[in-house]
Amino acid sequence: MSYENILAEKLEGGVGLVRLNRPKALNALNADLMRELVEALMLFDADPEVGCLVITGNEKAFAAGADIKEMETATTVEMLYNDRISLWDRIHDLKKPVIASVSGVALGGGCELAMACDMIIAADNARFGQPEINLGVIPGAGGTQRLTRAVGKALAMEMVLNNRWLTAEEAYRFGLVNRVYAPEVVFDETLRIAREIAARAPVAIRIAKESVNATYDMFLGDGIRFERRNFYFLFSTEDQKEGMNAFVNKRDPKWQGK
Ligand code: DAK
Repeated sequence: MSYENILAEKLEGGVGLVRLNRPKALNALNADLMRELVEALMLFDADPEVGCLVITGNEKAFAAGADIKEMETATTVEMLYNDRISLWDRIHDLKKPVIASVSGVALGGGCELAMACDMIIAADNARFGQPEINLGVIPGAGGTQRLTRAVGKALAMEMVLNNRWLTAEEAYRFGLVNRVYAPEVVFDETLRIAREIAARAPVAIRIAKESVNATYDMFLGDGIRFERRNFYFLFSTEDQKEGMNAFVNKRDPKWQGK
């Protein structure tokens, strides 16, 4: 499949890679890019050879946000009726783990895209911000919600109200990103982690992602019950029998995804 705004590639070790590819516009997320991104991610999500998805940009920009030039003259009704929101929802609904490998700026919708992923691996030159207030708007793809849950109210308010950007190190300290690496190695380190995850028991990985994400939607008691049912459910899989038998017999497990 060839695209105009992204590069998509299936890599060894079960990784589906999408590289945002509008470098002249700092990977600003226009409607075509978003459509292509979602299409590529959904194809990888449905591909049995792929176990983990990676989204990245280039050294200068993960993404500088939604395309301001495209939105400048939009009306409320146009924003309401175009399919941008459903596209973002499809990213949230992916079943396989998604890792954002972030170098350079992740601003506005770019920061929200990274936060919609399950893990963020950052280069030490990465910068995270929600500058929408400078445009007379607010974050529109989860920025007020996911950011606040990740870094807490005090910092989220400063970022959303006063355009404070976080360095990679700060983002790590406040729990927004998983790891920070030098720019030369960040992509390889992301792939290493993605391949490790892709090699794990597929059904359990899928259920684990769903269970952790349920924290966003459920009260604690409901979440605990949801987790417990999922835990019992995994005892109906061959992978559970294999994993526990492999441990007992001191050998490596062979996952079937069944
Ligand atoms: N949109 C369009 N073009 C952009 C852009 C953007 N967000 N960011 C950068 N560019 C373009 C610039 O216009 C410039 O293009 P030319 O002038 O060369 O044609 C080129 O990229 C290089 O940018 P600069 O010349 O500005 O580069 P600098 O290194 O000087 O500055 C910068 C880099 C990242 C500080 C600066 O470009 C900047 O401030 N960019 C805007 C950042 C921003 O405000 N981002 C938030 C956008 S609003 C929604 C979902 C999501 C969203 C909304 C709704 N729904 C589901 C409904 C999200 C909204 C947003 O993200």
